[in-house]
Amino acid sequence: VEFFFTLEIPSDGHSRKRTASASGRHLGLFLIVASVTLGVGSLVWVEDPDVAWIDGEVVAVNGEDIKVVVKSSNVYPKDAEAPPCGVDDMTKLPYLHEPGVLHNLKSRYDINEIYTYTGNILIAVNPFQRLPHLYDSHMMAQYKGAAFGELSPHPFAVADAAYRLMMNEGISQAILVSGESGAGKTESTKLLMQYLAYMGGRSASEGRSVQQQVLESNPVLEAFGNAKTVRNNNSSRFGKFVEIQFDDRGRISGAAIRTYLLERSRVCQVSDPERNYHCFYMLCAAPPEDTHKYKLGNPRTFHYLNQSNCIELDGVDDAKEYAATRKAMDTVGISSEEQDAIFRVIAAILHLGNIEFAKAKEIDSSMPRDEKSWFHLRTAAELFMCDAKALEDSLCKRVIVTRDETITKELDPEAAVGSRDALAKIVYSRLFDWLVDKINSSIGQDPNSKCLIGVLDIYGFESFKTNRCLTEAGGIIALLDEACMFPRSTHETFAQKLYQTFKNHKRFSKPKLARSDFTICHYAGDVTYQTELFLDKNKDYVIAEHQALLSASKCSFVSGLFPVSNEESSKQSKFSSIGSRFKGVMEAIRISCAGVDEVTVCKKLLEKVGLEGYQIGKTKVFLRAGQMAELDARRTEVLGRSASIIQRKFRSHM
Ligand code: AOV
Ligand code: MG
Repeated sequence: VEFFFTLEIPSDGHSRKRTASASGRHLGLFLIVASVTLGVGSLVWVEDPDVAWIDGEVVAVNGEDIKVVVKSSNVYPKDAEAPPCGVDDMTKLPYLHEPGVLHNLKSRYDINEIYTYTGNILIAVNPFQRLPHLYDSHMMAQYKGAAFGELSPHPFAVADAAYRLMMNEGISQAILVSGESGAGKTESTKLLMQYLAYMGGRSASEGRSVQQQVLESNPVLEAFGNAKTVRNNNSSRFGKFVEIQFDDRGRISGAAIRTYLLERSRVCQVSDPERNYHCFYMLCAAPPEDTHKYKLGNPRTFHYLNQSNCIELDGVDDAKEYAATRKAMDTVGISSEEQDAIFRVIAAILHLGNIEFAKAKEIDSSMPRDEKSWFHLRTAAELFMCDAKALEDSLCKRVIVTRDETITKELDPEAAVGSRDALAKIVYSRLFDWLVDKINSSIGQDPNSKCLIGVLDIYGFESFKTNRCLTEAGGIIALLDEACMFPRSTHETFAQKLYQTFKNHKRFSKPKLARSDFTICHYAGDVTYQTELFLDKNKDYVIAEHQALLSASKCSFVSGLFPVSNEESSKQSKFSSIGSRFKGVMEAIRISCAGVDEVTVCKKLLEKVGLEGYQIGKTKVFLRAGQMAELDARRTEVLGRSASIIQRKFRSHM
């Protein structure tokens, strides 16, 4: 197959055009084709704002003007010989450009082939329907030990390759699962874990609790950390890194789960058509003996749930989910007393949210508004097993300690609502952290394990009109932390500081008419952020009154969530920003998708590897036969080495 590329190669500071010809099937295609010479009769893909890419054929060429069936500015050559069912590895495509890739994925999707390779990367297209035959034990047996690429693309093949590399070469492995919200990351992560449990599981007689506990940790974490969003009925609202440890014989010997950045604001703020965390609805649908105990009823009567009209989910029975969650909690080693305390705290949070405030006698002070609010306050106190008056004070008052005296400041009704919501958020996030710690301690760590496989499941990219919490560049996080430390900072002063600091940064810009917004050119596209809630969302400290209230709870579970630390250490740990904790996660992602100057990177890479006789064009690298395989082999070698360095670093930071 002969085809032609027009390449622009800079020389002596001037551009000149050169036309190169090559046999397409032998090219190592690194970058996307940008400009192409087309003739009458060429088949093309034409960009269309509605359906992305339309099939076209060139009918006339007049200089730079190409006449095709549909007129458009972006035209790409179409592979005339593409098989109707697509190819299982994108590197087999003669043209590696967006319409070609999308068309290939669609051709495969149409015949229920949802997985496709691009080299050793697996691309999954969400089927939105159960395909049980694809993941049964028969399938797992097939992938066991099969060479990568020999069978149809599948997450089991990825997990098997990781497992075998770990066993054969003694190198720990990491699998990164990335994609948009609702794309299927968490489901894919579970399939990877299912396969690793299958490979590393013990026989029934040896006891199978470790792998079962690893798998059952998913429903527990999902009940408390997942919620329905616009994009996904079961959206993970936290990031998760699961590390599965193996012994010398390749058996699972322990596991560690680390979670990042649970979205706390959802506990008290839900917008239509989303939901709060699943556990709240499950508990409202629990058997009557439980709902009576916790004084719960219709979820529509609770402020933290009824801000959205969405209460039930199609195809989900919250009562059944409640029973399943309880069962999974049993498996991961959470005792029935602990389970009772956990759901008591969840119920207390719902009652807390129903306390409304009115102005009290003194100026700028507040008190529960009516008998209904008093009822919910008393019930919340009962469930937290703390003093009702102390709860009221912690919501409506602040104690300010100066050098000479202690002053009690009253909060107005609006500030009391803020205080109430802050209490709900901190309790919920402490509860979530407790669950993660508990799961980790009951599964147990293997101190002697030399090899592990890590799986990172992030929460997906969402692009909305308002983006209030994604903190990207390290520099922005540092400035945000700084702003949060200064009491007088406002979002405007923070925005000014950003404009000043990043005015010459190529990925940073200020929208023309905005006073406190900024735009970042991310790898996945431009996103404009509103700084209004940045400062509030980033602050993550416990209000002293809340700490005092709950550490005095008569319930050891509740007081255990708020351990009293000695004064010195509490001063130091008082400010720990959310943004700074996100940097763990960001580095891993940056490594995988750094959008840098491709030409320079390609040149450096090829020089370093020592290849000869290649040509670098404007948008492509032309390699000689066999050089692609050489590069692939080097990549595998280098990635293996860096994975073990990352693992070592991870361990030394723990
Ligand atoms: P996500 O993890 O990528 O979103 P999920 O893994 O939760 O997305 O997938 C969303 C939904 O798509 C699931 O609840 C399933 O209904 C369906 N789904 C995904 N993969 C499959 C599959 N292989 N087979 C059948 N159904 C599937 V987020 O967590 O929102 O970023 O924060
Ligand atoms: Mg997810």
